[in-house]
Amino acid sequence: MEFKYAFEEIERRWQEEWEIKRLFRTPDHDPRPRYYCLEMFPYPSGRIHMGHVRNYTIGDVIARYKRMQGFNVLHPMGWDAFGLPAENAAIKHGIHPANWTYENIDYMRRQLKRLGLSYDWSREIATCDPRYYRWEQLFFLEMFERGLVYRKKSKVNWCDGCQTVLANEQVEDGSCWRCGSQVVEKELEGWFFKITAYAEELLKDCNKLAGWPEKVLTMQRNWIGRSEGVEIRFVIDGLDKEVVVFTTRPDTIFGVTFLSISPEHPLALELAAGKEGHVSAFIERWSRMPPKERRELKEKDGVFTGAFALHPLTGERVPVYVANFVLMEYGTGAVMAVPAHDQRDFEFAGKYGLPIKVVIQPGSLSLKPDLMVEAWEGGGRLVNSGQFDGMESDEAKGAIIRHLEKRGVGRRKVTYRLRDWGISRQRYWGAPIPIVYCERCGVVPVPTDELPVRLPLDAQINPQGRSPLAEMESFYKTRCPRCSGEARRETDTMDTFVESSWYFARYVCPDEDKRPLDRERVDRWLPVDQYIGGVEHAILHLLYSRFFTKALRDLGWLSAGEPFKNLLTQGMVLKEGSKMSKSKGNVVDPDEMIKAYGADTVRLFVLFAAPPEKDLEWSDKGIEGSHRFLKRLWSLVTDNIEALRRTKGDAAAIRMAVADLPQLKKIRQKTHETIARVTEDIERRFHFNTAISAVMELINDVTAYLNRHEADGTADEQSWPVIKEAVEAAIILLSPMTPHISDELWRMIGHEGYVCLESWPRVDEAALRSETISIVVQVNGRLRGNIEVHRNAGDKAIEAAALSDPGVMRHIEGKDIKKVIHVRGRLVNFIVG
Ligand code: ANZ
Ligand code: ZN
Repeated sequence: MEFKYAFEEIERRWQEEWEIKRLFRTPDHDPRPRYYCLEMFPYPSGRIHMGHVRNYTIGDVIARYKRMQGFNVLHPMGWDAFGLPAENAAIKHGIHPANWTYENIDYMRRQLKRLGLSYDWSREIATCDPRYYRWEQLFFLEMFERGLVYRKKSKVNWCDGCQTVLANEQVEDGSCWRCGSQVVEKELEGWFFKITAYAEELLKDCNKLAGWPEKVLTMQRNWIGRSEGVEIRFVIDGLDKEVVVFTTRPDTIFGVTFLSISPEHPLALELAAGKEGHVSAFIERWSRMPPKERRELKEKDGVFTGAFALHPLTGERVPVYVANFVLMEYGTGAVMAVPAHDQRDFEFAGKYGLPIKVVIQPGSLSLKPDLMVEAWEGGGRLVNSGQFDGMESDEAKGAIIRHLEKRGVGRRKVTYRLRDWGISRQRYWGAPIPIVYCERCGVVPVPTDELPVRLPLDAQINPQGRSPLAEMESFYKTRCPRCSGEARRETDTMDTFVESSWYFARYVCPDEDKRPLDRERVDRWLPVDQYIGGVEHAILHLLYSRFFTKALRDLGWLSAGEPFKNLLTQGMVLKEGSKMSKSKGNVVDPDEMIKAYGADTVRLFVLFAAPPEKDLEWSDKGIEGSHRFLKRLWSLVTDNIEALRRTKGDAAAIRMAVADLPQLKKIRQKTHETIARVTEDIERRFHFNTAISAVMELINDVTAYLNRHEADGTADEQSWPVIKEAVEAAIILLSPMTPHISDELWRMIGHEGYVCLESWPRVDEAALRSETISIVVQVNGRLRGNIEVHRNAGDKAIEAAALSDPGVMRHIEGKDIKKVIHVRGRLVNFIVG
């Protein structure tokens, strides 16, 4: 009988059966240890792409593997469903964002199901559902109450393309992370999450995340950007004013020859005594520059204010400059300039002829201001620094800070680069911010029993991109919850990164309708054991989620301090060396591939082509090869189906077979080596590619054995228990990666259950050890033979076996053996004469 590998029919049938039998539902009460495996949920853009396929296949293999290892695995999926593309599509195609989004979700869910991913679909969530975002509004109000949410007018990053504000994390190289438009600066009022309140903890806890890639942790640490330093007050000569600077190098304080302040510094104009014209012209010019250009300024530029500051330790008068490289957003917006030891100050001093004073001498070198071509920014021994002369930089830092504090002109200060997270978006398709503005009462939170503030679905989408909410009376016109007077609702919506900052907790209790989270269940499941997603979120989403977890912990909603215990960042999917993308026209459509080869082949290919952290180059040849391998596995089973079915693979039969036939012993050894290798490759580093090649080797060995012995008629009943063990191992080991064909073959060879519910196979250590060893035989130091002996054979038996080797015999015949050199387990050398 011929069996064709009819993958389409097979895959559909198993997907249906898994679903009907609810195999991947996760019970809350279960004695098994828990394992929460999560992939970053997708934005429902319309169709899944190969990046999704890769991400979700990797997650699925881990989930299935852990299930077989005896864990109660939670593996949910949902939709990051708010966001701009829905609005843009609405403008372009005249379809409402809600319809567009839900249609996309339906389509993409079908696509994901065709991949055979083992999700518990009963936990599915879509963040645009009021049953989800109502709880986010509640969190907003609770955070507002605690001062973790506040409103301020500030300079924000504005994207004209998207017609909305962007958070700092969403600006990449001065451009919008989403549409690439150049970001401009705008003064706007908006809402902020006080992520800076957690700066220290977010930084410190990076050290606890041993299961995260080091490069992601480094990016987070740099983004938070902690600097330990000191704020120092400089009094302005003749004015009742002072400038406070922030420095991380108090050891250089005696080298200060001028001060630089930001063009945005509140004192910039006030200090300009008699030089207002120059200063204001400079500031004018600077403020008209787009922020991107400002960030990329190469030329240090500035203007003298006319004012002098008094050095707090020497009393010297130093000029105060406005300088284009001093940022108002960092530190105090003012810098004590030390041209000898700071490169920017060095260049600035060179340009404006300001003095350079060396106060740090590095090692043996002796710096001379006139001969310096650049600043010496390292440490060294202090000179020209009064009582601190001779100290090392590090020691001097502490001593000078203490000295400044004692004199009341300085105080220790830790500064962070991290800024608060601006979450107001001037767009429609997002969660409404639950706030009301009343002329009498001011900013009033919406009472929690009135949540959710629903996003009205009857809005007319504005073709210019402006939010229709601001023009929708039925939405914004309301009564003040406090005084019942007329009031106006907040018409901004929340950044969609807010939704993705806590969805992993909601999956644990998606049915909860009285409160956002059921603490008992959340504490049982969080933190996520394994999170998998693209490295492009190394800062954005991962930092926000870490912040939100800590904030929710402090609000009493959960206990975990971190959301994700282990993080796997998968590489990109490339075609001809560049990232697959619609704009480049180099996308390979997953659906087409599934149609042509089946989901198992697609899954196998993305796992086999590269280890998960590395980029994966798409290859038509590669996918053909994966398909061919599955067909070979298929034939191996179906060609021998009678023998495989009839064979009982009991341990006694296996033991007898391997005792009699050394070739079978080799097969069995290979089987268990493969189990060991696959387990280790998955367990240690998720290196599915090497795991798969191990199984391929096993299949090759078995096929070769059968071919050989079928030809000479020795593939008899006795060998089948061992062959069956090997074939079964291959099916089980492959099942997390190619689940459909595995379940199919498993049934075919006579099992009743599901291979995906089988226990992961155990290595039989005894099988790994070979019973025979091979020994080199020499005569007078020259290689004359190779013998196989039992590993426990005695010296005499080995030497006798060596002497009876035909090659050895020929060289010894008729001669006297003078000496035998025997290296145990390795070599026998007969010295003859
Ligand atoms: C004096 C000094 C001497 C400095 C020296 C450096 C070297 P990090 O480590 O990144 O925190 N700075 C302070 N505020 C600034 C601002 N708003 N815009 C631009 N630069 C600013 O950097 C801290 C150092 O950056 C501070 O230490 C200050 O220059 C400068 F040999 O003060 B330093
Ligand atoms: Zn944009």
